[in-house]
Amino acid sequence: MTDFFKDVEKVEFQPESTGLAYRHYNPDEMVRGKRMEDHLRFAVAYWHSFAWPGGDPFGGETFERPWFGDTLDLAKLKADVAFEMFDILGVPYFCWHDADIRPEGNTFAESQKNFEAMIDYLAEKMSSSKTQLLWGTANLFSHRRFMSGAATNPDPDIFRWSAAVVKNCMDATHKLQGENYVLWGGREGYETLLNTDLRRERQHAGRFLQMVVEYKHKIGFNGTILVEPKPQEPSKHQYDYDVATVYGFLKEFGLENEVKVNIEQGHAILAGHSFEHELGLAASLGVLGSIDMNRNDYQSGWDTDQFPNNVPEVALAYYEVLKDGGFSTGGTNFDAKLRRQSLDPVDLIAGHVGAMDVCARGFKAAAAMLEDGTLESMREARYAGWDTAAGKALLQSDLASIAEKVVAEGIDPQPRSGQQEVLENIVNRFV
Ligand code: XUL
Ligand code: CO
Repeated sequence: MTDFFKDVEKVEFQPESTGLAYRHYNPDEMVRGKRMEDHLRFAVAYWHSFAWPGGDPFGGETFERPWFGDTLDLAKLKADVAFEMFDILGVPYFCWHDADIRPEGNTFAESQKNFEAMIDYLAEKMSSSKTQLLWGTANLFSHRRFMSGAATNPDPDIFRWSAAVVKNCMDATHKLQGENYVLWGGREGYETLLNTDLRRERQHAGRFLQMVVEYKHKIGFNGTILVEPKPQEPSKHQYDYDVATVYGFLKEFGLENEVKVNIEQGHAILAGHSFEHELGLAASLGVLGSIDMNRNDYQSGWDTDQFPNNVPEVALAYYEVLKDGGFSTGGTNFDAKLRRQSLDPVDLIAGHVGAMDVCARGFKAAAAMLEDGTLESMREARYAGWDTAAGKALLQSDLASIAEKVVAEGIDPQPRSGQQEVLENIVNRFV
């Protein structure tokens, strides 16, 4: 035991509590025939909670955690504290980048050795913990070698380096029985067209992803490969802008049945979409995999990665997830960091407890909206014309015959209300 969380008790479901307790998240509560824990599949992000020092563009480290530093002993201390927090929260999952869990070595081989040592250490910790791995991923964006991209770097040696890192991260994810492997295209984009061969870079990114899928099959990894879209930041133009862009990319490289998306609320907002738009679109394309449930500040216009705190927003998001049949290998990852003034160990717990409660409230509201059925029956009624024999035949027809019948039948279609306010009032009964 470390003494980092020394005064913090295990968080329990205590609906009447005014202290640090779950008042809405009851893991065992049955919702639509399944335990809430098994629906929501919460995960803690190792990087923001344990590796991020609290910097912003104007100031550096604020957190001064006792495990900061580049040695294996400190990396193990970090893992000890992380698993103590997982236990306090009772979360079923966590997620990592290679760089979050191991000290950086002086050579590739040294970093690999550190990484493998830490994967063994995590395996040992996981064997006596409830908390398992939702996904692993590679950090191909922090080190200066990646400043011009990883798979899309003009230098083939960086492509090689990145491919080797991803191979090791996939091996480790497989070893820890992770349920997914994520690729966020950190610096897969560009700053200026004046120095960028757009066609070549996209081809390289596509081939890289094909290699990932080939390797998944080669090692028999049964988890899902997920791409996480983001429109800008760090690169000015990112190749994985949003769900629609990623889907087009997957189609282009023949990967649409192999890869799904991990959708982050904050990234959806940066792309000028709502979270539910991105989720609904991914579901309609059959590629909704997992979510990063962290919000942006609508005022600041950058990726602030805050814990969720808006129940109606979360409800509309889970409504799309539930309509899609819920998560299979995916889950709800909090890719969220504390504000840099939130120095106390207990702030880390409070951030996650609040987020899990907000999600539970939103999720229950979503389930109740679906159960009630009014929204879905009103949506179906809106399209009912397409379910008639004539409606179905229409899409098999052609412009000329359609035009002929429009005249012959003298049709006179009348506009009908979209009923947005009525629908929003229905939602407000549940949130
Ligand atoms: C960055 C981001 C990443 C990915 C994993 O905005 O969301 O943390 O989730 O690399
Ligand atoms: Co993310």
